[in-house]
Amino acid sequence: MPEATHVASGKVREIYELDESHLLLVASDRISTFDVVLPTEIPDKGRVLTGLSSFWFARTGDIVPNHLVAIRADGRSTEARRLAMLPIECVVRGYLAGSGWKDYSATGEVCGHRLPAGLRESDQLPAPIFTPATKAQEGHDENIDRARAAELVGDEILAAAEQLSLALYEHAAAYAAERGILIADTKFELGLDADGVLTLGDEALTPDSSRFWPADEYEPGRGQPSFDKQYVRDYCESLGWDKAPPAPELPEAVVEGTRARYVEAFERLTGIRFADYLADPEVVLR
Ligand code: Q0Z
Repeated sequence: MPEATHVASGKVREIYELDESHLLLVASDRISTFDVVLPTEIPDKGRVLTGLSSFWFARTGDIVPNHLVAIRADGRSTEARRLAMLPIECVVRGYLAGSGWKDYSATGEVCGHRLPAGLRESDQLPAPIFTPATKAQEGHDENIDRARAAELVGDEILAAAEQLSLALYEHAAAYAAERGILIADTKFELGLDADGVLTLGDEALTPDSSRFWPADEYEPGRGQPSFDKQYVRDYCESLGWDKAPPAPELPEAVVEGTRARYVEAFERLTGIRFADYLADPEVVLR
């Protein structure tokens, strides 16, 4: 891509610079599980995530402005305004899972939020909580309390980031639940635009930035199946893989089953046929 300079790689995405104030985000078809990128791609996964994220950006502009400028015709690349990203991840949890469940089990608290006694793994919380984390370059993000987050971004920005993150989560979780998908938790990346306005960046409310659970299989007291990655996890577990790289190749049936789950998530949440997105990605913005 001669018109753009590569600036950063994520596990499954790339960022290029288009000009001094615009970036191109490209979502690949790579998939990771147990924190390792697999050698096998899931066809169209990057398009599904780009379409979903863009769908949410278009529908949450009245809650918070966002970086999205355009979706390219390939369906996997978006042009975005460059932001000065906050050095924290804005995590919202509506259910007790992952590190939230771990921390609660050990201390009765998650990131300084004292929770009622007796909650089970995967229980819905009395109300969603904002649990910021620091961005790790390598390895896992680290949960931090409010005081540490305020040291990193200042009190005023932290309060605004918390309020916007909770409002985004509440909107999306209610909408998704009506369509059979529970959003257990999610991570937002906020930044300041050229005018200093707090703005939503990165990807938002995708299965890669959130835990999506199938509502019809929800059963607290155990870990929940992942809406999108469960076939991949089950297959990897069935091999007895030790979760150290390199990861195993996926058989065709696992690839196809997983692709179908991504497409199902897209169609349920957007109400748009995925084929219509492929024909014209900007359908998700209308
Ligand atoms: C997002 C990331 C990815 C690797 C930087 N609008 C923006 N302005 C400034 N920075 C970013 C954004 Cl989205 C930004 N990331 C996360 C995304 C590959 C890392 F696609 N890093």
